[in-house]
Amino acid sequence: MLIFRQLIDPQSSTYTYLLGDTKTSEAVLIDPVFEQARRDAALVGELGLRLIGTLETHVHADHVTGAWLLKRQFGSKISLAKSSGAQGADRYLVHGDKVAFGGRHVQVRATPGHTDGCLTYVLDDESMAFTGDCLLIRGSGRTDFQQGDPRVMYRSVHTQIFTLPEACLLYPAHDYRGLTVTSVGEERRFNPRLGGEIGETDFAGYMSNLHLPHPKQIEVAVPANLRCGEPLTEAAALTAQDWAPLTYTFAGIWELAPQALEEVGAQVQIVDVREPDEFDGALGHIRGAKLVPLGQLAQRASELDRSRPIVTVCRAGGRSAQAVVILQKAGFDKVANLAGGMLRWRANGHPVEGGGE
Ligand SMILES: N[C@@H](CCC(=O)N[C@@H](CS)C(=O)NCC(=O)O)C(=O)O
Ligand SMILES: [Fe+2]
Repeated sequence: MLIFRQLIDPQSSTYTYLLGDTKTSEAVLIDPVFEQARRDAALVGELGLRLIGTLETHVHADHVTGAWLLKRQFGSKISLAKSSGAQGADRYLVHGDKVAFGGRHVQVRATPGHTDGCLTYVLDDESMAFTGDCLLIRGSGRTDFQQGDPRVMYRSVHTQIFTLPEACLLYPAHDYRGLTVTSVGEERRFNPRLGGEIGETDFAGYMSNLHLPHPKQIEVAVPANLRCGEPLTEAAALTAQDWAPLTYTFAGIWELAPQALEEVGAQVQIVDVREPDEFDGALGHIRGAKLVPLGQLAQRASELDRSRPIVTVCRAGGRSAQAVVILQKAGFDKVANLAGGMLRWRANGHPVEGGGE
């Protein structure tokens, strides 16, 4: 039997797909996200599966792949298109290849247009296909960066995706409106850019007038994904910390969510690195937080308790990320940043001392 799960990274609206074969327990992940690698690893384990591979639909521009992190943990083999130009993969795929997991497999179809190395993975029985950023639900990937080309994309969709059975379910790499799945029949009829009688020139005209801002992470994501997600930070920094449910960001910072901080409570020291007027200002501060402005942190690190983990806090989570780096340099190893700072803490309804409503 096939195990299938669709997972989302809310930050980048990226879908990750888990495919497993119950007979052999072998599984693959399509498009894992760096920050979600621990979540994905936990799910694979809980479902009794063994991760044997990760597959990229393309070199992403908006998030960093979790492929390298997962390989480090599970020894999973990294696969992506030969034409992607990426280094560090175990297998470089070309059109017509098959990638097996247990008794099942996906077939590789080259669907360039968003990037040169875009692949669509079609499940062995053609009941589902993973289209990456080629065909999106009632949309398409953009064609205005990397090696984007609308005419190439149009041909990819029409020759490689619309030729699949009408009932074949299509799972994209992203959706920005909350849609999760579509089908070949639906997109042939209702895709406003590529469906019906729309021709290649119509599509090219549509795509050259989108005028979208570039993805926020593009400068970090593309070079990192060309290394299959291997970070440039030291491996030691990646050693898991177990005192709270932390996330390791590609920027090299351990973070925890407001809810997690509330749960660990008094076992940790909260260090607020804002300025005194902010600490006593409108956003208030977290009960028990110690005020040490960022500029004084290195000199005053000796005031902190070395036996308890530290959580750093600021307004939005930027300065406190730098505080994590400063404290690590000062020899503190259990230290993490409060993700989103006081803004997210308050937005999520956690209690504050002082401050206005
Ligand atoms: N606002 C997003 C933009 C993401 C983006 O541009 N995504 C690409 C895929 S890598 C795309 O094709 N988007 C289609 C669209 O936005 O219509 C970000 O900053 O990450
Ligand atoms: Fe993309």
